[in-house]
Amino acid sequence: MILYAVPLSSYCAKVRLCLALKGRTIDVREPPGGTYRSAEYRAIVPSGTIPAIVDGDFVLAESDTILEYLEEVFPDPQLLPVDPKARARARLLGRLHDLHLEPRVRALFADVQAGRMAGGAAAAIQAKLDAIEANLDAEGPFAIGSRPGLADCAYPATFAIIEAFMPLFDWKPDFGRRTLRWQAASRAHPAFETVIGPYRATVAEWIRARRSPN
Ligand SMILES: N[C@@H](CCC(=O)N[C@@H](CS)C(=O)NCC(=O)O)C(=O)O
Repeated sequence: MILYAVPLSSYCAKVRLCLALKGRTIDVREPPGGTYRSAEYRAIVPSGTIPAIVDGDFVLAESDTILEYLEEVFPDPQLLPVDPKARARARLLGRLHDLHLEPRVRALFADVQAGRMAGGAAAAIQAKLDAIEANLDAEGPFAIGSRPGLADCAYPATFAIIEAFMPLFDWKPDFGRRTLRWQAASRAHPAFETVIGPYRATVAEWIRARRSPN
């Protein structure tokens, strides 16, 4: 199986985290033509989005769909809960990330050069963080219970971006008690750090390059 990925993409980090939790090493490649915008990449992945996996003659894009596929082809360890309500909560947290939090965090990349957040951005992100906090497991420390699962895969990269932007924008988001506990548990998990350690360095380098005068 091949995973097409680029280093700065938080969605690629999400798939890599899932693979790390499953203890799977697959062939990770950068898109041909040097970018996911290339004609060569689009010839393989018609949607032109990254991440994507190729499993034989099967091509699959969209990180959430990829995670569910990995869960089915590599069922051990199981990363979705058994209980239907817990499974639904796991999927809800995935959507709260992809549809609500991440697009607002992604918009901040445009503000890096100026070093100032667009008006209203901090409040809008805070509302998303509060919604996520409200949906985290009461016991924790992970999103849904004591072990990491699919619901935990998207957030560490996005939190790494937020943490990198905090000093830059003099920004102090209010992470709730469950979120702080979750972040600490994720940081302490070896599978997460193998992916997120290098990811933090990539984000820091991107910011440095964008902020440098030349
Ligand atoms: N919904 C997609 C989002 C991934 C995404 O936004 N990837 C960016 C690169 S970081 C991309 O492919 N952009 C090209 C496009 O959206 O056309 C997923 O979950 O995989």
